[in-house]
Amino acid sequence: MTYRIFGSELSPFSVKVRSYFRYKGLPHEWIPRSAATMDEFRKHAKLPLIPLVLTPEGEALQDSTPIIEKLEARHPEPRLDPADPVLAFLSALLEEYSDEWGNKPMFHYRWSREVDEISTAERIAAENLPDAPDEQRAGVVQMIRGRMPGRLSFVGSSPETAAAIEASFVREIELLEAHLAERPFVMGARPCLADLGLFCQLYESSTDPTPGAILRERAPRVCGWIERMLTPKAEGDFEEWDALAPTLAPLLRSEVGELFLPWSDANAKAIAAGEESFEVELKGETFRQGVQKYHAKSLGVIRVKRAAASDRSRLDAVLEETGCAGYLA
Ligand SMILES: N[C@@H](CCC(=O)N[C@@H](CS)C(=O)NCC(=O)O)C(=O)O
Repeated sequence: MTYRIFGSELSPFSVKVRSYFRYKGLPHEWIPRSAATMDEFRKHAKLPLIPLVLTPEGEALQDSTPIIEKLEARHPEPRLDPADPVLAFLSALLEEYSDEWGNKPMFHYRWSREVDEISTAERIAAENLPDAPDEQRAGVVQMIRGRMPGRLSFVGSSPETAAAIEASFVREIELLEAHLAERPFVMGARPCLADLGLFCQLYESSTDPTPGAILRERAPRVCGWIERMLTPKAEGDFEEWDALAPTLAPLLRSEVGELFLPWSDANAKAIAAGEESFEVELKGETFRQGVQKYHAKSLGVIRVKRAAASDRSRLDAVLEETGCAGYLA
């Protein structure tokens, strides 16, 4: 009764799902994407995206958030998210922020500077062709380097937006550094969906030369938490919102309420209006990029989760206080 995960060490969403399996103690086989496993991957995958999970019954699952939700329903113990509906929603919101915005600095740093581009392309080539002769691997490195920087615009990275994206990375890790000074995981002494979503992008950055150096210099506790999240284990209980708020509310306000949600809302409005690109004021500066279709869908999903949450008055007070409420209506 073993699950199979087709993924890559270089893919944040794959590593996120792998850590979930490890935390839950679910039997699984990790299958690194490579030339040797490509045919089997293609046979099952509906979309050319990793991770792909095959259940013991042979069902193919894609998209990390629905994968985790489906597995939570099948294997409810130990429960991933806090029982408190306010914390459970905030956990989902932080995951959404990191999946959709946190991925920008990860991808931007990876393919913007030569040093990171070479390092990443070498590692992808090594994973893909573990036994290939140097010459063949060098050809693959060149192919990857020729292709990936051209995809920076897909996540909104451009010379014009680079400074805003890099500043958001530094703020995120410094806010997390302060928060993790008091606890091993984002919501207390056990990991939740927010940890999985936040850590996986930062794990990838920690392995890349430029953002890895920034993390080690500015956020040593975040580095320790990234290590813990590779094989997460519960060490105790979740905390209450009042205990988390002094350092978690600033992260929600600064990076979700003032940055991610206004961006995601503007993106969704541009798609609804049939536009190809949009601009939005973020922290006093104009941010311009092409629309990102997937994000409008996941914004819709998180709005539905908010509408369905119990204990709305307590949740709404937190969302108001952190500047998130208006974007989630
Ligand atoms: N929303 C999806 C995103 C998956 C995704 O973007 N996967 C990337 C790697 S992290 C991918 O497969 N890109 C195409 C490729 O690498 O060939 C999820 O959460 O699983």
